[in-house]
Amino acid sequence: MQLTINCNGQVLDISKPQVMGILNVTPDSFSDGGHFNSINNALAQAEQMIIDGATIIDIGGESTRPGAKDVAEHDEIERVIPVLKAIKQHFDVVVSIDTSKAKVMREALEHGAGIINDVRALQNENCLATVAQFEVAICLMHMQGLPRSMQNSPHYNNLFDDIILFFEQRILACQKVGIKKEQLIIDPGFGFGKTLEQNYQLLTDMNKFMQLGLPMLAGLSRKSMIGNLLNRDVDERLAGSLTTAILAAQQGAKIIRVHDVKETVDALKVLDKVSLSR
Ligand code: 9MG
Repeated sequence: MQLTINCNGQVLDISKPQVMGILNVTPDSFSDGGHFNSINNALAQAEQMIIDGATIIDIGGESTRPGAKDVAEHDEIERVIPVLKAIKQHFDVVVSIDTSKAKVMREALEHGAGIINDVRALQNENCLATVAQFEVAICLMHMQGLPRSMQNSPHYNNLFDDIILFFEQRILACQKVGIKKEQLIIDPGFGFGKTLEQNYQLLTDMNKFMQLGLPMLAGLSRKSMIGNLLNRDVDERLAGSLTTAILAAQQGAKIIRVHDVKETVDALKVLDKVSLSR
């Protein structure tokens, strides 16, 4: 299994699970209410996440929540690139850009982004050709449908087989344009076109995706699958989020995408201690 990932010139150690801190720069971000939209606020939040132990900062300029509105390319670039530039100027951290737009990807890669985190797995126009020009890490996430409608009536013939087939097809599409398998990360896409039961089946047996031989990313933090199970509002989901982070890491996830960096880093340290003592 791969121990490092090349992130556009930076090397990310994945010998142990890494924490990716979420930095939303959208006015309608569900967890920060848009308070971090100014560059200084975004920088301060990134700094705190780095102090708390995040080794990756994931900047997103378009919400992917169910029902979220589309954002124009120009607006997304205006939101994301100044924050990316400021973070790269101040901190030695891998920056991931959560986008599905080729132009945003190109701008971000030219300004030092190390990971492209695409919930549409590079299926939009020109995305494959754009990222193929860089030695960047790419997170291919599985989603059934689109954010506007994905939770309407998700259906799978076989949940795991369907998602594995999707990854195999996306890996092949990447390889066809010259993207190497070692650049890829896979993510089952918790909450993206899955029922509550399907989300928990994925979490129970996430290790099945290890057969693809790629590092896995898990994004579970504060998601509805936690809120709906526990009947908790978004700001009351820490215990549930930490539990899911540990379950994912135990099954081989190498990147855990979270809002609550400090608490997740602590939880992963305890897990690491127990694993090392075995
Ligand atoms: C942007 N975004 C929101 N949820 C996500 C998840 O679960 N995984 C990834 N890779 N990105 C996500």
